[in-house]
Amino acid sequence: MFGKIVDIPRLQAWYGDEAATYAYSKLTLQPMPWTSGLLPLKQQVSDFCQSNFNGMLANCYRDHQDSVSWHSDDEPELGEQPVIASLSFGCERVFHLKQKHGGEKFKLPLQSGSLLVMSGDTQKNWSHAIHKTRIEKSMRINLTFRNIL
Ligand SMILES: O=C(O)CCC(=O)C(=O)O
Ligand SMILES: [Mn+2]
Repeated sequence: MFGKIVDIPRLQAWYGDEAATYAYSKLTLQPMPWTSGLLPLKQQVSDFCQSNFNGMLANCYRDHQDSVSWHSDDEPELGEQPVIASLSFGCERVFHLKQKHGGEKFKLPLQSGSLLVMSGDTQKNWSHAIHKTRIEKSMRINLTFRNIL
């Protein structure tokens, strides 16, 4: 961050088209090129969502102590109503959603192979998080496809 190394409680990598520079949570991420394994996944997820994804943030939760804190994917370069498609592999973790203005909360267990699609005003009205757990968990990989405008 701003030339400094900052610890986050998970591993992260940004893949995408050359132009897809992403300023995420105070980090500026230059994309790594799509791999031959990722391209068919991007194609299938893009077809399913009828979206033209040009980037993908990969998260690796090494164990139950890794997490992502409450946030919305509402960076300006994602546009007003971003479609974000999230593929999960490995250990099941619970995806928490809470309304920004209002008391509603949801929990969604994300199983290996599941696809979660967020669209419309989801980022405007809701925050999401993956919490640390006391129960031991093995590794989970999450691929979130996004379109950088
Ligand atoms: O791991 C997940 O399911 C969520 C990841 C996430 O919210 C993000 O990368 O912005
Ligand atoms: Mn997110």
